[in-house]
Amino acid sequence: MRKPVTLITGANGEIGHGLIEYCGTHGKTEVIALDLRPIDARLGDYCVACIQGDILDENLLQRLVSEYEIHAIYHLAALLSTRAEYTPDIAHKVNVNGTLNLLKLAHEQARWHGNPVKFIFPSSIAAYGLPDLETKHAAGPLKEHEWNRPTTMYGCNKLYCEHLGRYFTCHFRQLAVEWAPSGVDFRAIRFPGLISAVTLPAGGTSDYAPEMLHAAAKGEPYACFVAENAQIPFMAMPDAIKALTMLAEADSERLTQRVYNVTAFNPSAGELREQVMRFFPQAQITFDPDVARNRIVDTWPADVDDTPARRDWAWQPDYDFESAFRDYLVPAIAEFYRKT
Ligand code: AKB
Repeated sequence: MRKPVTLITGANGEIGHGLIEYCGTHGKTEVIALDLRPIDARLGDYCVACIQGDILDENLLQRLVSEYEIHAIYHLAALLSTRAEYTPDIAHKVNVNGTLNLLKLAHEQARWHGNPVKFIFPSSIAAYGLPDLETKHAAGPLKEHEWNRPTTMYGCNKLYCEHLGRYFTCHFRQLAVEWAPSGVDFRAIRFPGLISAVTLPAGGTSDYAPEMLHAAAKGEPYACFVAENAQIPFMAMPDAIKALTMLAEADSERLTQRVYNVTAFNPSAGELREQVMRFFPQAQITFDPDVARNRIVDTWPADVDDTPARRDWAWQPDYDFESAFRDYLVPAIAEFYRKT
Protein backbone atom coordinates (compact mmCIF):
# COMPACT_ATOMS: atom_id res chain seq x y z
CA MET A 1 0.00 0.00 0.00
CA ARG A 2 1.39 3.40 -0.96
CA LYS A 3 1.26 5.97 1.84
CA PRO A 4 -0.64 9.30 1.37
CA VAL A 5 1.89 12.11 1.66
CA THR A 6 2.54 15.82 1.15
CA LEU A 7 5.59 16.51 -1.01
CA ILE A 8 7.66 19.62 -0.23
CA THR A 9 10.32 20.58 -2.79
CA GLY A 10 13.09 23.06 -1.99
CA ALA A 11 12.91 21.72 1.55
CA ASN A 12 16.19 23.25 2.70
CA GLY A 13 15.22 26.76 1.66
CA GLU A 14 13.94 29.54 3.88
CA ILE A 15 10.23 28.73 3.60
CA GLY A 16 10.89 24.98 3.62
CA HIS A 17 12.22 24.98 7.18
CA GLY A 18 9.16 26.55 8.79
CA LEU A 19 6.69 24.82 6.50
CA ILE A 20 8.07 21.34 7.12
CA GLU A 21 7.98 21.92 10.85
CA TYR A 22 4.35 23.07 10.57
CA CYS A 23 3.17 20.27 8.23
CA GLY A 24 5.11 17.62 10.14
CA THR A 25 3.40 18.73 13.36
CA HIS A 26 -0.11 19.78 12.26
CA GLY A 27 -0.55 18.25 8.78
CA LYS A 28 -3.05 15.49 8.00
CA THR A 29 -0.57 13.44 5.97
CA GLU A 30 3.10 12.63 6.39
CA VAL A 31 5.71 14.78 4.71
CA ILE A 32 8.38 13.95 2.12
CA ALA A 33 11.13 16.54 1.85
CA LEU A 34 12.99 16.92 -1.45
CA ASP A 35 16.01 19.12 -2.07
CA LEU A 36 19.04 19.25 -4.34
CA ARG A 37 21.32 19.34 -1.30
CA PRO A 38 21.33 16.88 1.63
CA ILE A 39 18.28 17.68 3.77
CA ASP A 40 19.07 19.71 6.89
CA ALA A 41 19.26 17.34 9.87
CA ARG A 42 16.88 19.64 11.82
CA LEU A 43 14.07 18.66 9.41
CA GLY A 44 14.43 14.88 9.66
CA ASP A 45 12.12 14.55 12.68
CA TYR A 46 9.17 16.00 10.78
CA CYS A 47 9.44 13.89 7.61
CA VAL A 48 8.67 10.32 6.66
CA ALA A 49 11.39 10.56 3.99
CA CYS A 50 14.14 13.07 3.18
CA ILE A 51 15.24 12.78 -0.42
CA GLN A 52 18.22 14.44 -2.01
CA GLY A 53 17.51 14.90 -5.71
CA ASP A 54 16.72 17.17 -8.62
CA ILE A 55 13.20 18.19 -9.67
CA LEU A 56 14.50 18.00 -13.26
CA ASP A 57 15.23 14.28 -12.82
CA GLU A 58 12.08 12.64 -14.17
CA ASN A 59 13.31 9.17 -13.12
CA LEU A 60 13.52 10.34 -9.53
CA LEU A 61 9.97 11.75 -9.70
CA GLN A 62 8.72 8.45 -11.14
CA ARG A 63 10.41 6.54 -8.31
CA LEU A 64 8.67 8.85 -5.82
CA VAL A 65 5.22 8.16 -7.23
CA SER A 66 5.80 4.42 -7.24
CA GLU A 67 6.36 4.54 -3.48
CA TYR A 68 4.03 7.29 -2.27
CA GLU A 69 0.54 8.51 -2.97
CA ILE A 70 0.93 12.28 -3.23
CA HIS A 71 -2.11 14.34 -2.16
CA ALA A 72 -0.51 17.78 -1.88
CA ILE A 73 2.61 19.45 -3.24
CA TYR A 74 4.23 22.59 -1.88
CA HIS A 75 6.59 23.40 -4.73
CA LEU A 76 9.14 25.75 -3.15
CA ALA A 77 12.28 24.91 -5.18
CA ALA A 78 13.43 27.88 -7.27
CA LEU A 79 16.44 30.00 -8.17
CA LEU A 80 15.78 33.48 -6.74
CA SER A 81 15.95 36.75 -8.63
CA THR A 82 19.59 37.82 -8.31
CA ARG A 83 20.99 34.35 -8.88
CA ALA A 84 18.64 33.83 -11.83
CA GLU A 85 20.06 36.93 -13.57
CA TYR A 86 23.54 35.37 -13.52
CA THR A 87 22.36 32.03 -14.93
CA PRO A 88 19.09 32.76 -16.75
CA ASP A 89 19.18 29.53 -18.71
CA ILE A 90 19.52 27.36 -15.61
CA ALA A 91 16.91 29.48 -13.83
CA HIS A 92 14.45 28.87 -16.63
CA LYS A 93 15.10 25.14 -16.47
CA VAL A 94 14.70 24.91 -12.70
CA ASN A 95 11.90 27.45 -12.27
CA VAL A 96 9.80 26.56 -15.32
CA ASN A 97 10.66 23.00 -16.39
CA GLY A 98 10.84 21.92 -12.74
CA THR A 99 7.37 23.34 -12.10
CA LEU A 100 6.00 21.70 -15.24
CA ASN A 101 7.42 18.33 -14.13
CA LEU A 102 5.65 18.67 -10.79
CA LEU A 103 2.36 19.78 -12.35
CA LYS A 104 2.49 16.68 -14.58
CA LEU A 105 3.24 14.56 -11.54
CA ALA A 106 0.27 16.10 -9.69
CA HIS A 107 -2.02 15.33 -12.64
CA GLU A 108 -0.78 11.75 -12.83
CA GLN A 109 -1.26 11.28 -9.09
CA ALA A 110 -4.80 12.69 -9.18
CA ARG A 111 -5.67 10.20 -11.93
CA TRP A 112 -4.27 7.30 -9.91
CA HIS A 113 -5.97 7.95 -6.60
CA GLY A 114 -9.03 9.81 -7.88
CA ASN A 115 -8.72 12.82 -5.55
CA PRO A 116 -7.59 16.35 -6.41
CA VAL A 117 -3.93 17.09 -5.71
CA LYS A 118 -3.40 20.49 -4.14
CA PHE A 119 -0.49 22.31 -5.75
CA ILE A 120 0.65 25.20 -3.58
CA PHE A 121 3.04 27.57 -5.32
CA PRO A 122 4.94 30.52 -3.84
CA SER A 123 4.98 33.21 -6.49
CA SER A 124 6.46 36.63 -5.86
CA ILE A 125 6.18 40.41 -6.15
CA ALA A 126 8.84 39.85 -8.84
CA ALA A 127 5.91 38.99 -11.15
CA TYR A 128 5.30 42.76 -11.27
CA GLY A 129 7.41 45.22 -13.21
CA LEU A 130 7.00 48.99 -12.94
CA PRO A 131 8.77 51.13 -15.53
CA ASP A 132 10.02 53.94 -13.24
CA LEU A 133 9.88 55.29 -9.70
CA GLU A 134 7.28 57.92 -10.51
CA THR A 135 4.86 55.26 -11.79
CA LYS A 136 5.72 52.97 -8.84
CA HIS A 137 4.83 55.54 -6.22
CA ALA A 138 1.79 56.86 -8.09
CA ALA A 139 0.42 53.30 -8.55
CA GLY A 140 -0.30 52.66 -4.86
CA PRO A 141 -0.93 49.07 -3.67
CA LEU A 142 -1.04 46.87 -6.80
CA LYS A 143 -3.79 44.37 -7.49
CA GLU A 144 -2.83 40.96 -8.86
CA HIS A 145 -3.62 41.79 -12.52
CA GLU A 146 -1.81 45.15 -12.61
CA TRP A 147 1.68 45.79 -14.02
CA ASN A 148 2.41 42.13 -14.82
CA ARG A 149 5.51 43.11 -16.78
CA PRO A 150 8.45 41.52 -14.93
CA THR A 151 11.96 42.60 -15.84
CA THR A 152 13.82 39.63 -14.31
CA MET A 153 14.13 36.02 -15.46
CA TYR A 154 12.83 34.93 -12.04
CA GLY A 155 9.81 37.25 -12.30
CA CYS A 156 9.03 36.02 -15.84
CA ASN A 157 9.32 32.42 -14.61
CA LYS A 158 6.99 33.02 -11.65
CA LEU A 159 4.36 34.81 -13.73
CA TYR A 160 4.44 32.12 -16.41
CA CYS A 161 4.17 29.33 -13.83
CA GLU A 162 1.12 31.04 -12.33
CA HIS A 163 -0.44 30.80 -15.81
CA LEU A 164 0.71 27.19 -16.23
CA GLY A 165 -0.89 26.26 -12.91
CA ARG A 166 -4.15 27.96 -13.86
CA TYR A 167 -4.02 26.17 -17.23
CA PHE A 168 -3.57 22.77 -15.56
CA THR A 169 -6.47 23.41 -13.19
CA CYS A 170 -8.96 24.99 -15.59
CA HIS A 171 -8.11 24.19 -19.20
CA PHE A 172 -5.79 21.14 -19.35
CA ARG A 173 -6.42 19.11 -22.54
CA GLN A 174 -9.43 21.25 -23.38
CA LEU A 175 -9.73 19.71 -26.86
CA ALA A 176 -9.98 16.10 -25.65
CA VAL A 177 -13.13 14.39 -26.92
CA GLU A 178 -14.06 13.28 -23.44
CA TRP A 179 -12.76 16.14 -21.36
CA ALA A 180 -12.15 15.61 -17.65
CA PRO A 181 -10.53 17.96 -15.13
CA SER A 182 -6.81 17.36 -14.61
CA GLY A 183 -7.28 16.92 -10.86
CA VAL A 184 -4.63 19.57 -10.15
CA ASP A 185 -5.90 22.16 -7.68
CA PHE A 186 -3.36 24.96 -8.22
CA ARG A 187 -3.17 27.82 -5.71
CA ALA A 188 -0.45 30.49 -5.61
CA ILE A 189 0.62 33.25 -3.29
CA ARG A 190 2.58 36.29 -4.48
CA PHE A 191 4.95 36.79 -1.59
CA PRO A 192 6.66 40.04 -0.70
CA GLY A 193 10.26 39.92 0.62
CA LEU A 194 10.45 37.49 3.55
CA ILE A 195 12.43 37.91 6.78
CA SER A 196 13.28 34.91 8.92
CA ALA A 197 15.12 34.84 12.23
CA VAL A 198 16.52 31.37 11.70
CA THR A 199 17.54 31.19 8.05
CA LEU A 200 19.21 33.54 5.59
CA PRO A 201 18.02 33.65 1.98
CA ALA A 202 20.44 33.00 -0.87
CA GLY A 203 20.39 34.74 -4.21
CA GLY A 204 17.37 37.03 -3.79
CA THR A 205 17.14 40.79 -4.34
CA SER A 206 15.00 41.45 -1.26
CA ASP A 207 17.81 39.86 0.79
CA TYR A 208 19.03 43.25 2.09
CA ALA A 209 16.39 43.22 4.83
CA PRO A 210 17.26 39.85 6.41
CA GLU A 211 21.00 40.44 5.76
CA MET A 212 20.87 43.78 7.61
CA LEU A 213 19.16 42.22 10.60
CA HIS A 214 21.34 39.10 10.79
CA ALA A 215 24.54 41.16 10.46
CA ALA A 216 23.37 43.38 13.36
CA ALA A 217 22.55 40.35 15.50
CA LYS A 218 26.02 38.90 14.83
CA GLY A 219 27.71 42.24 15.52
CA GLU A 220 29.01 42.49 11.94
CA PRO A 221 29.01 45.64 9.77
CA TYR A 222 26.62 45.66 6.82
CA ALA A 223 26.67 47.69 3.61
CA CYS A 224 23.15 47.66 2.18
CA PHE A 225 23.07 47.05 -1.60
CA VAL A 226 20.02 49.29 -2.21
CA ALA A 227 19.52 52.99 -1.47
CA GLU A 228 17.75 54.29 1.65
CA ASN A 229 14.61 55.18 -0.32
CA ALA A 230 14.21 51.73 -1.92
CA GLN A 231 10.81 50.38 -0.90
CA ILE A 232 9.00 47.06 -1.28
CA PRO A 233 6.61 45.05 0.93
CA PHE A 234 7.91 42.51 3.44
CA MET A 235 6.57 39.85 5.77
CA ALA A 236 7.88 37.87 8.74
CA MET A 237 8.45 34.18 7.97
CA PRO A 238 5.79 32.78 10.35
CA ASP A 239 3.18 34.79 8.43
CA ALA A 240 4.44 33.33 5.15
CA ILE A 241 3.94 29.80 6.50
CA LYS A 242 0.53 30.82 7.82
CA ALA A 243 -0.48 32.20 4.40
CA LEU A 244 0.61 29.06 2.53
CA THR A 245 -1.17 26.68 4.88
CA MET A 246 -4.32 28.85 5.09
CA LEU A 247 -4.56 28.95 1.31
CA ALA A 248 -3.95 25.19 1.11
CA GLU A 249 -6.74 24.55 3.59
CA ALA A 250 -9.20 27.11 2.18
CA ASP A 251 -12.54 25.85 0.91
CA SER A 252 -12.26 25.71 -2.89
CA GLU A 253 -15.79 27.09 -3.25
CA ARG A 254 -14.64 30.36 -1.69
CA LEU A 255 -11.65 30.91 -3.97
CA THR A 256 -12.40 33.49 -6.64
CA GLN A 257 -8.88 33.44 -8.12
CA ARG A 258 -5.86 31.14 -8.34
CA VAL A 259 -3.21 33.71 -7.42
CA TYR A 260 -3.35 35.90 -4.33
CA ASN A 261 -1.25 38.80 -3.04
CA VAL A 262 -0.40 38.85 0.66
CA THR A 263 1.50 41.51 2.55
CA ALA A 264 2.30 42.77 6.05
CA PHE A 265 4.43 45.97 6.03
CA ASN A 266 6.39 48.01 3.49
CA PRO A 267 9.27 50.01 4.97
CA SER A 268 11.94 51.74 2.93
CA ALA A 269 15.49 50.42 3.38
CA GLY A 270 16.18 53.52 5.53
CA GLU A 271 13.23 52.71 7.82
CA LEU A 272 14.44 49.11 8.07
CA ARG A 273 17.82 50.40 9.18
CA GLU A 274 16.18 52.59 11.84
CA GLN A 275 14.14 49.67 13.12
CA VAL A 276 17.18 47.38 13.30
CA MET A 277 19.13 50.16 15.12
CA ARG A 278 16.39 50.46 17.76
CA PHE A 279 17.02 46.87 18.82
CA PHE A 280 20.75 46.71 18.02
CA PRO A 281 22.00 50.27 18.73
CA GLN A 282 25.63 49.24 18.06
CA ALA A 283 24.82 48.00 14.53
CA GLN A 284 27.00 49.43 11.76
CA ILE A 285 24.70 49.74 8.74
CA THR A 286 25.73 51.82 5.75
CA PHE A 287 24.32 52.20 2.23
CA ASP A 288 26.39 51.23 -0.79
CA PRO A 289 23.83 50.71 -3.55
CA ASP A 290 24.51 48.26 -6.36
CA VAL A 291 22.92 50.10 -9.28
CA ALA A 292 21.66 46.99 -11.07
CA ARG A 293 20.17 45.25 -8.02
CA ASN A 294 18.63 48.53 -6.86
CA ARG A 295 17.04 48.91 -10.29
CA ILE A 296 15.37 45.49 -9.88
CA VAL A 297 13.93 46.51 -6.51
CA ASP A 298 12.68 49.75 -8.07
CA THR A 299 10.60 47.74 -10.58
CA TRP A 300 8.82 45.89 -7.75
CA PRO A 301 5.75 47.51 -6.16
CA ALA A 302 6.06 49.68 -3.07
CA ASP A 303 2.94 47.94 -1.78
CA VAL A 304 0.40 45.32 -2.88
CA ASP A 305 -3.34 45.02 -2.33
CA ASP A 306 -4.25 41.76 -0.58
CA THR A 307 -8.01 42.39 -0.34
CA PRO A 308 -8.96 39.19 -2.26
CA ALA A 309 -6.96 37.00 0.17
CA ARG A 310 -8.57 38.77 3.15
CA ARG A 311 -12.04 38.36 1.64
CA ASP A 312 -11.80 34.77 0.26
CA TRP A 313 -9.84 32.95 2.95
CA ALA A 314 -9.73 35.39 5.86
CA TRP A 315 -6.05 36.20 5.45
CA GLN A 316 -4.46 38.62 7.85
CA PRO A 317 -0.87 38.76 9.03
CA ASP A 318 -0.06 38.25 12.71
CA TYR A 319 2.90 40.65 12.58
CA ASP A 320 3.11 44.30 11.56
CA PHE A 321 6.41 46.22 11.29
CA GLU A 322 6.60 46.83 15.06
CA SER A 323 5.53 43.42 16.33
CA ALA A 324 7.52 41.49 13.69
CA PHE A 325 10.72 42.90 15.20
CA ARG A 326 9.67 43.12 18.83
CA ASP A 327 7.86 39.78 19.21
CA TYR A 328 9.41 37.50 16.59
CA LEU A 329 12.61 38.57 14.81
CA VAL A 330 14.64 40.04 17.64
CA PRO A 331 13.91 37.42 20.36
CA ALA A 332 14.19 34.50 17.91
CA ILE A 333 17.40 35.76 16.31
CA ALA A 334 19.06 36.25 19.71
CA GLU A 335 18.12 32.68 20.62
CA PHE A 336 19.32 31.41 17.23
CA TYR A 337 22.80 32.96 17.52
CA ARG A 338 23.11 31.92 21.17
CA LYS A 339 22.65 28.29 20.11
CA THR A 340 24.79 28.32 16.94
C1 AKB B 1 13.88 37.52 -4.31
O1 AKB B 1 14.39 38.54 -3.82
O2 AKB B 1 14.21 37.03 -5.38
C2 AKB B 1 12.75 36.89 -3.56
C3 AKB B 1 11.42 37.40 -4.01
C4 AKB B 1 11.07 38.82 -3.80
O3 AKB B 1 10.63 36.66 -4.51
N1 AKB B 1 12.89 37.08 -2.16
